[in-house]
Amino acid sequence: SAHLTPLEHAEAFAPSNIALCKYWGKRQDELNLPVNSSLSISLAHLGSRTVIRPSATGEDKVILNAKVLDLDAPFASKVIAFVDLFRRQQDLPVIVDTRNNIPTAAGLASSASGFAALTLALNQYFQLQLPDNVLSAFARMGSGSASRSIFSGFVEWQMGLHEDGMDSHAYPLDVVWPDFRVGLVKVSTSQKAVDSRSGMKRTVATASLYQSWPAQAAQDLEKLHQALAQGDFTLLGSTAEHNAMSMHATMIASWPPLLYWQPDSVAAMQKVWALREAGIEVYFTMDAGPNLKLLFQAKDQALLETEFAGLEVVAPFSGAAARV
Ligand code: 2P0
Repeated sequence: SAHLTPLEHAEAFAPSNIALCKYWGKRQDELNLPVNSSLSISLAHLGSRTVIRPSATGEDKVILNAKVLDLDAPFASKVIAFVDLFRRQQDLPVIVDTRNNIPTAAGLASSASGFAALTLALNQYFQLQLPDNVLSAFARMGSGSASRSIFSGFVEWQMGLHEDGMDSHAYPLDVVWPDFRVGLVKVSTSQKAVDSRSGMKRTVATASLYQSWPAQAAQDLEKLHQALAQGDFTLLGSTAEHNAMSMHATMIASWPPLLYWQPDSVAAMQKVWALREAGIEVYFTMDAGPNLKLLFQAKDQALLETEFAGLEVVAPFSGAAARV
């Protein structure tokens, strides 16, 4: 690995993303190679900003939301192992400073935007000028969903076929949907859930229901493509909700069971279903946690903000998604 001179300062932003067709299960653990392809929407200005500077002390330093982390802490050691992919070990010590502007109340994971921002910042710092698909494949090695956070708008992560993973990367879909909205519903911040990495491992190993997942995901991906091509919101929303419920079915069918829902999660689902009965086009998706993410159109925003107190609304296609 021949390095050019590192810069004095590199800085990058990457958005968080919400999957409409979920990534759940790996065919290879070390490289984060997925069992199925997935499709997401990036959350514009919500995400992570990462700064990299040379470290004068000769020691690496990891700062998260203005707090210096112990280098043995799980997040810090993951970050340093990831930086080592781009340099000779111990070589060129760095300060990695990451800030998330994701409202903690929204209960969104930050590993996707975090590893994507880190990848973009490292590419700048070492002046590598890697193409987007290679950046996405690198980000994937930090966290699978980070492959999608390299891009804005609707994004597909193709699972790829090769063992080295270089064809397992995301790419942006050529769709602009100005009226599309994502609403973050905070159900609960309590109770540490099983993290996605061990959760999907457990599902693959113990849920016989998981055998039906790859076919379901492939079918849903096809429906989402159709919905995006036709601007069919009903098909988009219903497919995303069905996909999320199917993923949760495989989680629940694991042993010991993985139930990420809280009573208030179910109450919020029932509220969404009641609103649909009343003619409001709103759907939800959920990840490895108790919070709901609503999918709706601009015309229903005011009503939904009244129905769901504290709803954080993101317009994925409004304004320029920052990419410093
Ligand atoms: C997704 N999730 O598609 C799915 C839905 C959670 C549920 O991607 O082990 O943090 O680092 O590759 O990317 C979260 O999993 O897992 C995730 P690793 P990651 O958004």
